Amino acid sequence: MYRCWLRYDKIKNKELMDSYIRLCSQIVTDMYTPIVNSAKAELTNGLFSMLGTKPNISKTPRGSSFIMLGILGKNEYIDREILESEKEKVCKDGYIIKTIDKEKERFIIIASKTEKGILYGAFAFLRFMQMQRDIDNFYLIDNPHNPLRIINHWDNMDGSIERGYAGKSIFFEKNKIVNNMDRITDYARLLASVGINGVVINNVNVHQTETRLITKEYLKDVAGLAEIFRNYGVTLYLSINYASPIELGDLDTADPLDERVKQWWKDKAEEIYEYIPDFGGFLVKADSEFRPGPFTYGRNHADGANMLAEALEPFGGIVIWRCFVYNCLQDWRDTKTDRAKAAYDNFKPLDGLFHDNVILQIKNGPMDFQVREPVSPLIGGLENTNHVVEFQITQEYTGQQIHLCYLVPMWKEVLDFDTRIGGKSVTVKEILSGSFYKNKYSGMAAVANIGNDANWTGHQLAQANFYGYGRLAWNPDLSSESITDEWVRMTFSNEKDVVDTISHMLLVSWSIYEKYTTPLGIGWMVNPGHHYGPNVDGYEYDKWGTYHRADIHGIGVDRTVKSGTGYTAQYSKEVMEIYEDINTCPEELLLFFHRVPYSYKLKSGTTLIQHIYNTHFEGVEQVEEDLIKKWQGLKGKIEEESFNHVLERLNMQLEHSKEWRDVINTYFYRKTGIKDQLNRKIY
Ligand code: GCW
Repeated sequence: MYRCWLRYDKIKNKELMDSYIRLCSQIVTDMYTPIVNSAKAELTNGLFSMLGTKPNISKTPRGSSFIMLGILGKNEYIDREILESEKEKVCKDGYIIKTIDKEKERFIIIASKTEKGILYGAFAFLRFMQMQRDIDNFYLIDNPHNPLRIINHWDNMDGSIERGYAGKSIFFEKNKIVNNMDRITDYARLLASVGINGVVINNVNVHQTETRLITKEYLKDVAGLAEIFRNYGVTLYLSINYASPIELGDLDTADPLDERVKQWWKDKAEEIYEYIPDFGGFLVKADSEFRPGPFTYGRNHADGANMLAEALEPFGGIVIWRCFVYNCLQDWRDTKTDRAKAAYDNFKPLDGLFHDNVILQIKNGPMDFQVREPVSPLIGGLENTNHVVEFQITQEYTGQQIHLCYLVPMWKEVLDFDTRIGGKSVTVKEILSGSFYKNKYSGMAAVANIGNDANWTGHQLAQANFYGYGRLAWNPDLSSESITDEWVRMTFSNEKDVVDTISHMLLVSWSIYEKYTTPLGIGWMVNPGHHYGPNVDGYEYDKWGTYHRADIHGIGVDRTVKSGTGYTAQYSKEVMEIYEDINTCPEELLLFFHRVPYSYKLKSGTTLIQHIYNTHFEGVEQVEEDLIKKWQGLKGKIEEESFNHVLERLNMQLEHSKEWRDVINTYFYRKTGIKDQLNRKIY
């Protein structure tokens, strides 16, 4: 389980083995840089593990078959075989893999314009071998669609992880950076294998100790981590405390327009870059959930972000500024204030005012990582500001890695969403890739789901979310099915039965989770604080702006312009019209946008209340039928340790899904007095 999808199991098929051995007994390259060395090491280990023989490594070919690694335009061998037209198709950090079949020589070229591209090509090649693909006639050109492909960690230096469900931090322990770098090297390998190129190692909530990460006390050790990541093409970033000049310096202000504050950050940047010459920059959570920020000084987010950007600019660093800004002291009686509107209201007026090394980071939905939300209207709504999406791989509201909830299909829906900006078809993925607005910086970020558990992610199948995020960040056009197929083959086996079963389980799991928790886009019915398990009114009379407003007549939040909070106006005209009208609003988001009586008939003909009952019963049944029973069929076909581990989690899921079903159904039965038409047990 530790090796995740980099298992490199011994190839069992004799014919395949022969063909692989024929081509893979030698690695040829004249490059000895750290990143290329990582590629060589991965190929060596992977091939040894799959084929049982270690490839030789040499500068020039010795023999008639080999794998050649090199930079396009700088390697005679490669340049002879790769056409100009092919070279043109390889973008920065992309790669070409091509089998060359000549009379006297047969070899495989893995080439790129950059070293990183060679590393990605090596991982891709190993992936195809793990999937038992033919390499005798291999041909692939593949490029990253998103320039930034970042992972955020919410790790604290005491070793805890905010919203972490897979053990403790792999970076920090007892307020220090860990000594053992092996695990971190393996983590860097996993990141590079899916093309992740940036990592933020500490929590966006930067507490006292973490504030000091940017001081001499820690920078040497941070530089040690940066080096490991650098060897795998991953740039290191830090989350910073906006009030650092006060907490670390001797200033009594963090006012972004104060010259002393500006100078403090400039000096700080210089100091950081002395230790880490390729430091990525800062991730900032400011004026959000009680974190300090420019508001204290009557300044806005652009003032705050730009001040930091100026400090980093001479060194090529960037500021990633989060848009998770809302009133977290709302009075629940106030039905006019709508948290969903907050990010847009805060940032849209500042569009165009940010320096070009500032990037705004926007959660995929307007609320907070619920099981279903509409796409944030700020994505694409910002016409003149670099922005990236923030996904959450860690399953805060989606079952905390006890429940199986494969998020790739959800992210796909977000990426494929058509914003209709300017009345034309413009998908979120086109905006994020930077191709639509021609942004200087663009891409994707996501909050990690890994920790120091032996299997990294708590639930072994949650590794698929980590994998899937990386693959989508590389190429958002990949289908959920193909990503799933790759992951299952590499992680478990190429056996059809195993691939089909686990793929099915993963692909239905999000829908199942949604059914027995909070369908129709209502969200939030969780226990406050830790966010696990059902509590319908847990947040209803609280200050966080997260209300379902259920009464005896109906449920849902009217967010229309016509009669509600006016949130829909933040979308393009066409999208707004769709959401505004209850008849065209996608049903899975019905209660997000509309307040609906329980007797309301859905398109299926069932009433809202009956739909609530039905989905909750169905969800639990599906945990039994589509998850547990299917998994049980794999006994003997996968490793026993994995089999038992996942089964144990699924059984927990079953128990907890019943709790969800009964709490929710009972709540609505008691609220409405309307019976289930099928007379199932409601308490
Ligand atoms: O939803 C909230 C989480 C917090 C998190 C915050 C954020 C890191 O419950 O734990 O803080 O979002 O994204 O900043």
